[in-house]
Amino acid sequence: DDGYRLWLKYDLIKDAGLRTAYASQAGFIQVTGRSGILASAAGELQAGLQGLLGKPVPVVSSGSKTGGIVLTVSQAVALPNAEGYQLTQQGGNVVISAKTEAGVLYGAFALLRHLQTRQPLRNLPQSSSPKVRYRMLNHWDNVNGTIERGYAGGTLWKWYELPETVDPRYRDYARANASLGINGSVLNNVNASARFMTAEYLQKVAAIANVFRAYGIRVYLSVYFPAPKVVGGLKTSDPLDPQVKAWWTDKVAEIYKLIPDFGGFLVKANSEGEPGPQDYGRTHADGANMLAEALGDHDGIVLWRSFVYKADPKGDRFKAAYEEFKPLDGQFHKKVIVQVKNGPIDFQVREPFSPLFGAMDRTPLAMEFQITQEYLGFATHSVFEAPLFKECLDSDTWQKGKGSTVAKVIDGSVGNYTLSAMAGVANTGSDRNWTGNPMGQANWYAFGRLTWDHTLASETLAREWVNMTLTTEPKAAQAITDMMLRSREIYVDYTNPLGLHHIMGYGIHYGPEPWLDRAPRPDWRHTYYHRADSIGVGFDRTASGSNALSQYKPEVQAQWNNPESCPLPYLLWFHHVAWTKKLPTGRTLWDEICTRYYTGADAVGWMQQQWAQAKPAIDPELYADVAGRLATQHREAIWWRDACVLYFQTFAKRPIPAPFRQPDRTLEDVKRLVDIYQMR
Ligand code: BDP
Repeated sequence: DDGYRLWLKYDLIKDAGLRTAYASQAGFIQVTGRSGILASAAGELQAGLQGLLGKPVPVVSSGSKTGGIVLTVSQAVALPNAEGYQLTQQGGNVVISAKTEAGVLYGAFALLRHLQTRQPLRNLPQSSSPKVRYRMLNHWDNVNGTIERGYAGGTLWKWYELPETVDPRYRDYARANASLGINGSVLNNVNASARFMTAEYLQKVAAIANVFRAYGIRVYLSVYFPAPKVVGGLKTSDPLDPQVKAWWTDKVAEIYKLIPDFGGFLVKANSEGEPGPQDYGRTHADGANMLAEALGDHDGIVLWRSFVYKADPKGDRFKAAYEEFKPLDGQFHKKVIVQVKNGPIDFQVREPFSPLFGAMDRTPLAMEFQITQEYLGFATHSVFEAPLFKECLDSDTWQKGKGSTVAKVIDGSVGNYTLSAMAGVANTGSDRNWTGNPMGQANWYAFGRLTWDHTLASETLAREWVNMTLTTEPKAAQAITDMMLRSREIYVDYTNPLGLHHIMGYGIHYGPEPWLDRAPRPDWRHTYYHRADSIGVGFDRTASGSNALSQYKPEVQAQWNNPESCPLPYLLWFHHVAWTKKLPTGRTLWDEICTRYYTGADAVGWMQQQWAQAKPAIDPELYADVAGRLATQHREAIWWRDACVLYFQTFAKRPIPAPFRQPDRTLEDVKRLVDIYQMR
């Protein structure tokens, strides 16, 4: 098994009794109309059922037979969202109904998932509606075929061959996403090339959109803000300039002619050197609103990113997005959603939720998670991200009182918005198995399912994925599920325990480099983030420090303000704590840090054992692939551990607590390892 089929494996169900039970309800698939999305739904069901049941399942257009599956689009379906579906038993048939064809497709995938996870038919999933309207992947893919922060090969989009050659893989990509409920895909990097606004490239984009359409997926493009100058030959790209506005209006018309269901624009502006409206003395709102107006009556939106921070030697990067965006709250056009990264810094292994989620009362906010493991060990380390996503989604912002969780802010229920969006920076690439590490597929899966229903538990997501992708054998499935559920905390422990952050290899963001104290900008130095000294370690973000905490509602501040009661996972995010300070665990901070690094690294050994336990139930090729990566992960966890304890020991000046042993290499030895990674 080369992993290409992802979780859409429709291998024969071995349990003959179960197969017969399912088959009694799968005599045929009845669907009226064989075009577009309905045809995809029928086709997917047919392929799925035939594979799982090992018998032909005809698709019919009418009939009054029983014992089959009927697909219907009906306005009578009473669900909050047009993309929701209902699964009912009616007149001897299983009926999948929805207000839209897309809803029927999602229902078809839900039924297949039900069978793939071996659920009894009498417990059919009844009905389900997506909680979020725009459920998207963001690809950081470049025209030259590379992917920024991509670890699974090159881009899936073959720009040089398009539009004439359409890779069949685009369809499989769309199937996989539709099976999760994802309905949008931003094809190009947020550090965008202007080329995507040329007539030539729009043709290529349209060819991809033509494939995605049958799976309910709309394409979006990242915008290079100066496109009017670069592509249009104008003298300026000032968003308030009439010629610039006209250029964008014309561009939008051109796009919709080619791609009638185009989704809209994603914009990174005035961030990390990218140009933007501020270059012309305008605000983020001016830029976003100009694009929104250019979209006119077309059914498209603008996703404007809040990931901005300036080189400010005295400031705290934590505060930057809030400082720039909070004053603009209420100024955005109704087609604009501000897209906010889950945390205030940058996709670290753990971050408190971004304070913007509690602060923008008058602006719809989109969640931006990173599925690709930029800071989580690339495609080498196995880290199941659902617990990370959930930790953020379930955090209470107190925006409108208790219960205003991040999830409810972004699904629009707190602010009463119909615009709601969740985006994940994709971990897909041209590798045959899509994600490099087969375990990375689970992160794509979990993210997608959460865009549909953010109340799903990490455990449910892990179990579903394991059952659908690796094995339904209960013991093996349990061993892998347990491994996945602990993997993120283990990764935190051997890399950034207790709220340490941003101490990874410079630029590459791989491996440990806490000692980095030289970089073009202060907030790119790692000593800036951990602030270790002879007294202690951690970033004081209370009123006595940067006061970033003041960006949260008082109830949230109260949870984190006091170093005595601040939960340990967030401790060093908000406090500079003495090495000798006794923690609730009974250990001093120094001893606790060491304990985390050592037990975390050891726990990768435990992960290897869990994986080994599952071996008899897993395809050998997949087994070996993950086993190899886990071995590397173990070696590198020890690298992280040694680097960090040796480095912090130069400040703490204390011994490694028993039963752990002083590493048998020196700080200089481990520093050299990082040099190798950075070597040209
Ligand atoms: C950082 C990445 C960088 C991205 C940037 C962004 O290191 O490659 O361009 O985020 O999100 O995490 O714009």
